[in-house]
Amino acid sequence: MVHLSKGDFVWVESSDGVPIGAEVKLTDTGQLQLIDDEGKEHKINKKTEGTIKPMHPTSVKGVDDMIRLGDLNEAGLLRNLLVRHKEGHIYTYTGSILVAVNPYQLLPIYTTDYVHMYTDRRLGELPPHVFAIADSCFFNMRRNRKNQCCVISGESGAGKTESTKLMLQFLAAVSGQHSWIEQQILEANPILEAFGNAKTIRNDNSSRFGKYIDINFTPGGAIEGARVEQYLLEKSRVCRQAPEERNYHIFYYMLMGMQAEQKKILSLGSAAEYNYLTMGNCTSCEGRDDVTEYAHFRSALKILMFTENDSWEISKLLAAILHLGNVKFEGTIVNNLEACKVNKSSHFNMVCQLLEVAPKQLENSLTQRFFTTARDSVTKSLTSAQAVDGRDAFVKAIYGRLFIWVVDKINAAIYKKAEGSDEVQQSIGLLDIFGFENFKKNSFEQLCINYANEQLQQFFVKHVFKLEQEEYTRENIVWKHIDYQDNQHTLDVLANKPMNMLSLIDEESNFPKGTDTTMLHKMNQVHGKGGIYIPPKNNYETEFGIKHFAGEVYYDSKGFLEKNRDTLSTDLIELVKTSTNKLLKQAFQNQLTTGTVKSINPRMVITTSSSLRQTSDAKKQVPTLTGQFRKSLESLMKTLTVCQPYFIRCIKPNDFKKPMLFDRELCMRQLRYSGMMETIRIRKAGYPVRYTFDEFLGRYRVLLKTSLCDPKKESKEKCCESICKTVLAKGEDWKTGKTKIFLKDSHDTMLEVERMKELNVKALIIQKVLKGYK
Ligand code: AD9
Ligand code: MG
Repeated sequence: MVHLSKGDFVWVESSDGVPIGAEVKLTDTGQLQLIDDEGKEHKINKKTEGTIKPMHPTSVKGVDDMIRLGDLNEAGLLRNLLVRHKEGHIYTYTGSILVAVNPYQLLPIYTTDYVHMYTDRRLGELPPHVFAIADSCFFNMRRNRKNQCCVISGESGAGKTESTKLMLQFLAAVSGQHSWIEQQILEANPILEAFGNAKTIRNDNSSRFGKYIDINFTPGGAIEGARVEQYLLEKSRVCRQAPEERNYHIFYYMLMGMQAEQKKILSLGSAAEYNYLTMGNCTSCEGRDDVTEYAHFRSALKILMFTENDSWEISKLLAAILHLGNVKFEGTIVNNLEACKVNKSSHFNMVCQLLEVAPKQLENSLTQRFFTTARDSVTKSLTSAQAVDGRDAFVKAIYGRLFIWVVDKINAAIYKKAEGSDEVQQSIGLLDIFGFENFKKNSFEQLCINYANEQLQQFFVKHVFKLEQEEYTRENIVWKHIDYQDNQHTLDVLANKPMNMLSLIDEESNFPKGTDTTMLHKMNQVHGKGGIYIPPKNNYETEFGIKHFAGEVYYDSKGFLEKNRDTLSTDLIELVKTSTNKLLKQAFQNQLTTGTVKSINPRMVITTSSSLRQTSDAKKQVPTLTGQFRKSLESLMKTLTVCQPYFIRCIKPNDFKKPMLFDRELCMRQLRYSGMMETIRIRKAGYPVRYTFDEFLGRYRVLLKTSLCDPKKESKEKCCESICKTVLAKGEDWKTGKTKIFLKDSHDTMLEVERMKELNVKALIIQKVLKGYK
């Protein structure tokens, strides 16, 4: 039984299973009462007395770095974030890992003053901040001569993209040039977001593609250039949106912001008039001003060297897409077979005009399929439903390729290869991908997104838990193993084992007779009993589940193969060839030359409908979407592996996009699946900073007191130890391994601060000596 008095803080039981903090108060009548963090009263009686636990002082006010928490349990961790969130402190460290809780409001902590404040300060010297992580990346890149990366993770709406922008803002500022290239890198974002972000129910500015921005620096630390890598844009959104969701921002920007005369030339009206913009029954987004955004987008285009003409050509393609969406087909019967024809309309005419193709040819390629069999060539009429599918596939291809063209063009402006110089460029990479998603209805896109998140989680697990503990064993550091949730098994089932899920999807996609149902059967057969894959309840259900690290997600298998095949009929490709629209041709051509092309080669004829799928060159397999995505993710993982990584864990505090609202259960779930509890344990017990004796001496020799340890007589190991003994306070926990010295994040900071002081003193002495000579 805890003795309670006014003003005490304690832990009490809560309905969600995780104890909640409570303060002891006095009622008007002088009785003791317990009011918890959410304002609820808890009774103090015989039944509850035993469950009340004292609170460690560190949990009362909260701490900057969670490894300093006295109550090292879920309740302590959760309350720490809650208390800080309430006070507007959205950032908290776990060693050098930053936890960022989305504030859902503009905080005055990103000004130039803050940039200056955080510049060239060691981690932990100032309150936690995303700028401190950026500064640390910058510092370590130069100190260790090693490329850095920052992996920013969290679920949809947690704040990854905003954090990435803030990191960029900081790096652009400290690189110190205030030059054109920095501005260009910053202004690439509004363009990328216009084309690749959209309002979803989770996030008003949801990234529907992944991106890795690699920023290159000169040896002097000035930004030299950057390169954007993009991953798997969600193309289906261009044709279809879920309720309350929008198409990509760019369409609304254009319709709201474009000058009337230009709109007239493109025959554009308002968003409500277009099928492609109204599926989600939502054409505006509260808090987003499409007119202003359009102006910003246009000025960004200029900064990134898009000409007026480029910009106009882009508008033409976007307008063509909107008009195509309004083209209707009418079913007919030809030779006793179902067929269809285009309902001629002003929309159809505009499409022809904007894509610069002949009306007859457009109509034919939309309503018929021409293909060759072993013996002869055949023209098959499409039903109106097939024609709609074909039209949508065309639109997705145009938009997808336009997006890649835009990214290439941005890279052409900002990517500067170090020419003629032997100096190795140093870089900092920022990874901002689409966050984990679990909607009411999930499809192929969510599977790809969640697979990418599994990969990133594994990268984190590997770096923070596996490699670190392996190194302790190798270096003979006495160590009590810390258990952690490893998602390797899920990844194996998804993508590594023989007959893994993604390869089964691919196999069925490449199999002419494969359907979503045959795919599902195979998955049931191979993975039905493995415990990761959850088969449908019965033969009629099309939904299967996967136990992801972040929770179970159910996917509707309908449409999987078609989305994965991601192909376009040769008829439409031939149509593009006849077009005189330069941008259209370039966008398609681009892919042809970069080798990521599918189905453009007429010998690899693939139609959008599985029943019509034909390949005349059976040996050549067309890369599928998952195939390409896996490849690019693997290459990303390789890049990340050779960098020194930083991690930012973004947390979404509530589902309502509201400030000052902290949903305990929602946050607890995110903290659990991201492995935060174990992360704190390992960071508290472990030594995340490690130097070989040589590296250590190379940097901190200035701190060696030769009176205590003579480097001429003593081993390197002894010299390192001597430095640690003098600089780090008694009782500090650092270790000497076989070849390395093992330190805590805070030790690294202390050593750097002392080193700077020492160097400054030396510089001052030299200055004085030099003055004396004058
Ligand atoms: V998704 O996986 O792309 O759907 P993100 O990228 O994790 O997601 P995003 O960065 O877009 O989320 O943040 C969502 C919204 O939260 C932003 O549009 C802002 O309104 C809000 N946000 C996030 N971080 C901050 C911040 N540091 N300050 C203020 C923020 N608002
Ligand atoms: Mg985002």
